[in-house]
Amino acid sequence: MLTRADFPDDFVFGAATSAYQIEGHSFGGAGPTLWDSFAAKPDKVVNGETGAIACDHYHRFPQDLALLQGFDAYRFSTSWARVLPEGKGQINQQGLDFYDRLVDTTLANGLSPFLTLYHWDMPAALDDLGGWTHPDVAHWFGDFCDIVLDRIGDRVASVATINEPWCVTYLSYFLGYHAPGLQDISATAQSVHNVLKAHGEAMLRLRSRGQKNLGIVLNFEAVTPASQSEADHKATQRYDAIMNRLFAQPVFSGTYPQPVLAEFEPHLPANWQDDMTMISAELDWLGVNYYTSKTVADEPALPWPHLGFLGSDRPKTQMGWEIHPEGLFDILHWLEQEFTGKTPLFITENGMALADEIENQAVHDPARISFIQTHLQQVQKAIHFGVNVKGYFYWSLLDNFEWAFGYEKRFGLVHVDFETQKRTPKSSFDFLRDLGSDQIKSP
Ligand code: IFM
Repeated sequence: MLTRADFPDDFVFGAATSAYQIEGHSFGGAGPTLWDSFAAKPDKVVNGETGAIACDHYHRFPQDLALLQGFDAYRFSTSWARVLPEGKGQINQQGLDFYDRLVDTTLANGLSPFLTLYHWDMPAALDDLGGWTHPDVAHWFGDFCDIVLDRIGDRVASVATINEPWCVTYLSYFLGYHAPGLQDISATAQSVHNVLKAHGEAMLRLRSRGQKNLGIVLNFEAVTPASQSEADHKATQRYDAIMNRLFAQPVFSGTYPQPVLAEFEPHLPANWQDDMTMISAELDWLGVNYYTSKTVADEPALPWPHLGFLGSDRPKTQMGWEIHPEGLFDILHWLEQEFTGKTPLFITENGMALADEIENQAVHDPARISFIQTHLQQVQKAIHFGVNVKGYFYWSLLDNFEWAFGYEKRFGLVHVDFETQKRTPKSSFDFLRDLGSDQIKSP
């Protein structure tokens, strides 16, 4: 049984959310985002759902944050379109006022505010101009960062520039599952480079204003070849380059992984190499999001990257993602060896969706408790092996808008009834709060 004493004294336990997934984007003068445009197209989002109301956190944040007493930290994001409804130009003061109150309330509940500046909610007005493919987007993003930090930078404990650039780019511009839903290699290469430039520009601006504890949040998957064949090994290397190295390598080494560069280079902007120094500016920490693993096979008949994915016997979450806690150790160990050294790592997201239901006014979710426990054991093992892991944030505090899956997939520690907005903490919530606050618990 894990206890608080199994982790370093300064280890942080927290829960994470993002703006568009919980706030209720129709409130407070926010402008539309690219997810509003995407959901309006047929068959892009389950039931055409949006973040218009979501968890109504915009009005309910005091109660939501009070729930988190006993945790150490709260990870949240700021919505670009709430602060700048057109993406640039006119500021929505109500939006900044909201984040001001949010940070004060976070602190008042004894929680360190971990800010993520961008978690996928590009203003629709900028998406209409090309979004992450536009050559000026890094500059627009830098301006947004300055505006946010002018208001709340004095009180946040840490700042991440961008959440999961792989999803912002590859999932959205190449695979087309997320907004804006393109399947275009040229747009993908441009978006990858521009997201990295936006990160670099934000780092430059944040450093120059003396902002502390700067990082980025990347998502990783543990990958294994389907067989010993050379073809499957090479396919695994391609997938690893796309999934795990596409952002980690530029950010830590200032280069693109070769299997991706070979395809992307013709589409990158002229003189892209000149940006790599800014992109690889030193970080104070790296956020690691880990959910699942893949078994990879070569599929030469499919277009590049010629990949197939095999099923496994491992149990799966409501998302159909296989549960593989040992993969978290592998990722942490690999990151430390290859890129991060002693740079602090935070698990900024780890969690599972379940079809949770209320019974007798409670939600009993032993599978989620086991998920958290087995992943934390791997974190503890990584620390034991010398990896500098400093914290663990469960994804997510609340059931919320799960992007293209709408509201059906429930990741929360707290159940949300989307008709009544009633919150019901699940048994996993008690488990993690008690673990983090050093009380005796039984799963
Ligand atoms: O809900 C998302 C979150 O926005 C980013 N990381 C993965 C989560 C689960 O899919």
